[in-house]
Amino acid sequence: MALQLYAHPFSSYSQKVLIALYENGTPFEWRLLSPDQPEAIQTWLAMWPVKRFPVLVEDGHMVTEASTIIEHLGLHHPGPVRLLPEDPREALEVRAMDRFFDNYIATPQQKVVFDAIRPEGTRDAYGVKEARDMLDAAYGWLDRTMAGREWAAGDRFTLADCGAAPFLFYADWTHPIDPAVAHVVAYRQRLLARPSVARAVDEARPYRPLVPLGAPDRD
Ligand SMILES: N[C@@H](CCC(=O)N[C@@H](CS)C(=O)NCC(=O)O)C(=O)O
Repeated sequence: MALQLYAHPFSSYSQKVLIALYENGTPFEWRLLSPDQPEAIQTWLAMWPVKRFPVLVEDGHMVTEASTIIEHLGLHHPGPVRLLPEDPREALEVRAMDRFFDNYIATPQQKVVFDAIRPEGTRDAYGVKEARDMLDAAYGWLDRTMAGREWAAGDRFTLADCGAAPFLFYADWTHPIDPAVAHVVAYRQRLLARPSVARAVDEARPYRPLVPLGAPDRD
Protein backbone atom coordinates (compact mmCIF):
# COMPACT_ATOMS: atom_id res chain seq x y z
CA MET A 1 0.00 0.00 0.00
CA ALA A 2 1.20 3.53 -0.77
CA LEU A 3 2.73 5.74 1.86
CA GLN A 4 0.31 8.44 2.92
CA LEU A 5 1.66 11.74 4.20
CA TYR A 6 -0.59 14.01 6.23
CA ALA A 7 1.12 17.35 5.80
CA HIS A 8 0.99 20.84 4.35
CA PRO A 9 3.45 22.28 1.80
CA PHE A 10 4.13 25.47 3.77
CA SER A 11 4.84 23.73 7.07
CA SER A 12 8.52 23.52 7.95
CA TYR A 13 8.30 20.06 9.56
CA SER A 14 6.32 18.79 6.56
CA GLN A 15 9.05 20.13 4.28
CA LYS A 16 11.64 18.32 6.37
CA VAL A 17 10.00 15.00 5.44
CA LEU A 18 9.22 16.07 1.86
CA ILE A 19 12.90 16.82 1.29
CA ALA A 20 13.80 13.29 2.46
CA LEU A 21 11.14 11.82 0.14
CA TYR A 22 12.34 13.93 -2.81
CA GLU A 23 16.01 13.06 -2.18
CA ASN A 24 15.21 9.42 -2.90
CA GLY A 25 12.29 9.83 -5.28
CA THR A 26 10.12 7.87 -2.85
CA PRO A 27 6.48 7.71 -4.06
CA PHE A 28 3.77 8.75 -1.62
CA GLU A 29 0.20 10.01 -1.53
CA TRP A 30 -0.55 13.47 -0.21
CA ARG A 31 -3.15 13.85 2.54
CA LEU A 32 -3.32 17.62 2.42
CA LEU A 33 -4.20 19.16 5.78
CA SER A 34 -6.19 22.06 4.44
CA PRO A 35 -9.65 23.38 5.38
CA ASP A 36 -10.99 22.25 2.00
CA GLN A 37 -9.98 18.64 2.81
CA PRO A 38 -11.99 18.08 6.02
CA GLU A 39 -11.79 14.27 5.76
CA ALA A 40 -7.99 14.36 5.88
CA ILE A 41 -8.12 16.67 8.88
CA GLN A 42 -10.63 14.47 10.72
CA THR A 43 -8.58 11.31 10.11
CA TRP A 44 -5.39 13.04 11.24
CA LEU A 45 -6.98 14.44 14.43
CA ALA A 46 -8.46 11.06 15.29
CA MET A 47 -5.05 9.41 14.89
CA TRP A 48 -2.92 12.06 16.53
CA PRO A 49 -4.82 14.28 18.95
CA VAL A 50 -1.72 16.30 19.84
CA LYS A 51 -2.46 18.08 16.54
CA ARG A 52 1.01 18.14 15.07
CA PHE A 53 2.04 17.24 11.56
CA PRO A 54 3.47 15.67 9.46
CA VAL A 55 2.22 12.15 10.10
CA LEU A 56 3.06 9.20 7.86
CA VAL A 57 0.79 6.18 7.52
CA GLU A 58 1.98 2.90 6.05
CA ASP A 59 -0.26 -0.18 5.99
CA GLY A 60 -2.38 1.34 8.75
CA HIS A 61 0.66 1.99 10.92
CA MET A 62 1.15 5.60 12.02
CA VAL A 63 4.61 7.14 12.22
CA THR A 64 4.89 10.52 13.93
CA GLU A 65 7.66 13.10 14.33
CA ALA A 66 9.58 14.23 11.26
CA SER A 67 12.93 12.74 12.33
CA THR A 68 11.35 9.36 13.10
CA ILE A 69 9.49 9.41 9.79
CA ILE A 70 12.78 9.99 7.96
CA GLU A 71 14.44 7.15 9.88
CA HIS A 72 11.43 4.95 9.03
CA LEU A 73 11.85 5.80 5.33
CA GLY A 74 15.54 4.91 5.50
CA LEU A 75 14.75 1.51 7.03
CA HIS A 76 11.74 0.53 4.96
CA HIS A 77 12.19 2.49 1.70
CA PRO A 78 15.93 2.95 1.27
CA GLY A 79 17.07 4.80 -1.82
CA PRO A 80 20.34 6.02 -3.31
CA VAL A 81 20.72 8.83 -0.76
CA ARG A 82 21.36 7.44 2.70
CA LEU A 83 20.20 10.11 5.14
CA LEU A 84 21.54 8.37 8.25
CA PRO A 85 25.08 6.98 8.00
CA GLU A 86 25.55 3.26 8.57
CA ASP A 87 28.38 3.92 11.03
CA PRO A 88 26.74 4.48 14.45
CA ARG A 89 29.29 7.12 15.45
CA GLU A 90 28.65 9.13 12.31
CA ALA A 91 24.91 8.62 12.80
CA LEU A 92 25.23 10.07 16.31
CA GLU A 93 26.64 13.32 14.92
CA VAL A 94 23.78 13.50 12.42
CA ARG A 95 21.22 12.98 15.20
CA ALA A 96 22.94 15.60 17.38
CA MET A 97 22.73 18.17 14.57
CA ASP A 98 19.12 17.16 13.87
CA ARG A 99 18.24 17.81 17.52
CA PHE A 100 20.06 21.16 17.32
CA PHE A 101 17.93 22.31 14.38
CA ASP A 102 14.65 21.10 15.92
CA ASN A 103 15.27 22.45 19.42
CA TYR A 104 17.29 25.60 18.91
CA ILE A 105 16.22 26.88 15.48
CA ALA A 106 12.70 25.54 14.79
CA THR A 107 11.35 25.75 18.36
CA PRO A 108 12.28 29.40 19.02
CA GLN A 109 11.23 30.34 15.46
CA GLN A 110 7.79 28.80 16.04
CA LYS A 111 7.54 30.54 19.43
CA VAL A 112 7.97 33.96 17.80
CA VAL A 113 5.47 33.18 15.01
CA PHE A 114 2.82 31.59 17.25
CA ASP A 115 3.06 34.52 19.63
CA ALA A 116 2.35 36.92 16.76
CA ILE A 117 -0.95 35.16 16.00
CA ARG A 118 -2.13 35.03 19.62
CA PRO A 119 -5.03 37.31 20.51
CA GLU A 120 -4.10 40.76 21.81
CA GLY A 121 -3.57 40.68 25.55
CA THR A 122 -2.32 37.08 25.63
CA ARG A 123 1.08 37.70 24.08
CA ASP A 124 4.27 36.62 25.85
CA ALA A 125 6.85 39.36 25.27
CA TYR A 126 9.33 37.80 27.71
CA GLY A 127 9.11 34.41 26.02
CA VAL A 128 9.55 36.00 22.59
CA LYS A 129 12.66 37.84 23.80
CA GLU A 130 14.04 34.53 25.10
CA ALA A 131 13.27 32.86 21.76
CA ARG A 132 15.03 35.62 19.82
CA ASP A 133 18.05 35.37 22.15
CA MET A 134 18.09 31.62 21.55
CA LEU A 135 18.08 32.15 17.78
CA ASP A 136 21.03 34.56 18.07
CA ALA A 137 22.95 32.06 20.20
CA ALA A 138 22.12 29.23 17.80
CA TYR A 139 23.17 31.25 14.73
CA GLY A 140 26.49 32.06 16.43
CA TRP A 141 27.22 28.44 17.35
CA LEU A 142 26.17 27.21 13.92
CA ASP A 143 28.44 29.74 12.24
CA ARG A 144 31.47 28.32 14.04
CA THR A 145 30.35 24.75 13.38
CA MET A 146 29.73 25.28 9.65
CA ALA A 147 33.10 27.00 9.12
CA GLY A 148 34.62 23.67 8.13
CA ARG A 149 31.57 21.82 6.83
CA GLU A 150 29.64 21.67 3.60
CA TRP A 151 26.58 19.99 5.14
CA ALA A 152 25.37 19.93 8.73
CA ALA A 153 27.25 16.81 9.79
CA GLY A 154 30.14 16.91 7.33
CA ASP A 155 30.52 16.34 3.63
CA ARG A 156 27.29 14.39 2.98
CA PHE A 157 23.70 15.59 2.91
CA THR A 158 21.82 13.90 5.78
CA LEU A 159 18.72 13.89 7.95
CA ALA A 160 20.11 16.97 9.73
CA ASP A 161 20.09 18.97 6.48
CA CYS A 162 16.48 17.94 5.76
CA GLY A 163 15.42 19.91 8.85
CA ALA A 164 18.04 22.65 8.58
CA ALA A 165 16.71 23.69 5.17
CA PRO A 166 13.15 24.72 6.09
CA PHE A 167 14.06 25.84 9.61
CA LEU A 168 16.81 28.23 8.49
CA PHE A 169 14.60 29.33 5.59
CA TYR A 170 11.82 30.47 7.92
CA ALA A 171 14.11 31.54 10.78
CA ASP A 172 15.68 34.11 8.47
CA TRP A 173 12.21 35.53 7.80
CA THR A 174 11.29 35.61 11.49
CA HIS A 175 14.61 36.72 12.98
CA PRO A 176 16.98 37.75 10.14
CA ILE A 177 20.35 36.05 10.02
CA ASP A 178 23.06 38.71 10.35
CA PRO A 179 25.35 38.71 7.27
CA ALA A 180 28.23 38.63 9.78
CA VAL A 181 27.44 34.95 10.45
CA ALA A 182 28.60 34.30 6.91
CA HIS A 183 28.92 30.53 7.22
CA VAL A 184 25.24 30.26 8.19
CA VAL A 185 24.21 32.54 5.31
CA ALA A 186 26.29 30.47 2.86
CA TYR A 187 24.93 27.18 4.24
CA ARG A 188 21.35 28.45 3.87
CA GLN A 189 22.12 29.33 0.24
CA ARG A 190 23.64 25.87 -0.40
CA LEU A 191 20.52 24.29 1.04
CA LEU A 192 18.25 26.41 -1.18
CA ALA A 193 20.22 25.32 -4.24
CA ARG A 194 19.69 21.63 -3.48
CA PRO A 195 17.01 20.29 -5.91
CA SER A 196 14.96 18.54 -3.19
CA VAL A 197 14.88 21.74 -1.13
CA ALA A 198 14.18 23.98 -4.13
CA ARG A 199 11.21 21.75 -4.97
CA ALA A 200 9.78 21.99 -1.45
CA VAL A 201 10.27 25.78 -1.44
CA ASP A 202 8.59 26.10 -4.84
CA GLU A 203 5.59 24.00 -3.77
CA ALA A 204 5.10 26.29 -0.76
CA ARG A 205 5.22 29.53 -2.80
CA PRO A 206 1.45 29.81 -3.34
CA TYR A 207 0.93 29.70 0.44
CA ARG A 208 3.51 32.33 1.39
CA PRO A 209 1.01 35.09 2.13
CA LEU A 210 -0.43 32.83 4.86
CA VAL A 211 2.85 32.62 6.79
CA PRO A 212 2.85 35.03 9.75
CA LEU A 213 5.92 37.31 9.92
CA GLY A 214 6.87 36.06 6.47
CA ALA A 215 8.89 37.77 3.78
CA PRO A 216 6.91 36.59 0.74
CA ASP A 217 9.03 38.60 -1.67
CA ARG A 218 12.29 36.76 -1.01
CA ASP A 219 13.65 33.24 -0.51
N1 LIG B 1 7.92 17.54 16.97
C1 LIG B 1 7.14 17.59 15.76
C2 LIG B 1 6.82 19.06 15.46
C3 LIG B 1 5.85 19.20 14.32
C4 LIG B 1 5.27 20.60 14.25
O1 LIG B 1 5.48 21.47 15.13
N2 LIG B 1 4.49 20.80 13.19
C5 LIG B 1 3.76 22.06 13.05
C6 LIG B 1 3.67 22.42 11.56
S1 LIG B 1 5.26 22.88 10.95
C7 LIG B 1 2.36 21.86 13.56
O2 LIG B 1 1.91 20.76 13.64
N3 LIG B 1 1.68 22.94 13.88
C8 LIG B 1 0.30 22.88 14.29
C9 LIG B 1 0.05 23.65 15.55
O3 LIG B 1 1.01 24.11 16.18
O4 LIG B 1 -1.12 23.77 15.90
C10 LIG B 1 7.92 16.92 14.62
O5 LIG B 1 9.14 16.78 14.75
O6 LIG B 1 7.31 16.48 13.63
